[in-house]
Amino acid sequence: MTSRIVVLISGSGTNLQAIIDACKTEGFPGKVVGVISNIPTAYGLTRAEDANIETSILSHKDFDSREDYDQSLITVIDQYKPDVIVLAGFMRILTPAFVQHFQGKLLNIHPSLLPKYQGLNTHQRAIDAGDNEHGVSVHYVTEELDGGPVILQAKVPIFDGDTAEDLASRIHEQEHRIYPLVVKWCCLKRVVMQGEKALFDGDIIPVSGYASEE
Ligand code: NHR
Ligand code: GAR
Repeated sequence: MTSRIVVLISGSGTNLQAIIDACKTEGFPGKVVGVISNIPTAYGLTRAEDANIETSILSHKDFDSREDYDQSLITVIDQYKPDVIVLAGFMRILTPAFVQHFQGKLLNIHPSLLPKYQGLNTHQRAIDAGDNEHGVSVHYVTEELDGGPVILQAKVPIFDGDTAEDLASRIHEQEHRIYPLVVKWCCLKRVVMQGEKALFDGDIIPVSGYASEE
């Protein structure tokens, strides 16, 4: 059975593109059935249209409260009957009611080696801290911002003189490798969330993600 994937974006959508491309490969166990953006001008919407995927724009500016916005988002997403919901550069914090409604189906990619640098502006914070490595984490979304169980991480080096832009592009390359892989595992139900843990083939995934050395 092919899993139904809905992708939420706010921006350029290069991760969306990586997932769309992966879905085109022979035997991939999922397909993107809808793309939703809170930003009307997000370039990712054009990527979706080019791939003949249905798009919706739901601007948070048209709502008085986060609760109202998320209720509408739930209604739009439910119409797609998704198995997996992918946040790919989606920049709005989601309410507990939203997260509970889709518990265990929501994935996010966050540009840091979680639990380090939750929140925004992660590349500059890693540089300012004098770190010599940085990275990216795919995790389940829970009520705790960037606090849900990690599934997979990729590391990149930080070199002397790196700017936040240098790091962002180094990280993007890794994002485009690991996100489609995790989406595939979730479509196949090889990765599932049980309680507050992520499991891979029935085994608990360590804090730093699958195949970590912990
Ligand atoms: N929602 C929940 N409940 N849990 C998570 O783990 C979430 C989430 C929503 C988004 C992505 C996240 C990231 O990877 C994400 C994870 C936006 C903000 C933020 O502060 C923080 C973290 C993330 C995404 N957003 C501002 C807000 O007021 C708006 C910022 C803007 O519009 O530029 O929502 O980093
Ligand atoms: C990605 O680098 C992702 O890790 C980051 O936004 C970028 C989206 O790129 N996510 C966040 O910062 C979430 N707060 P894309 O639109 O090209 O996929």
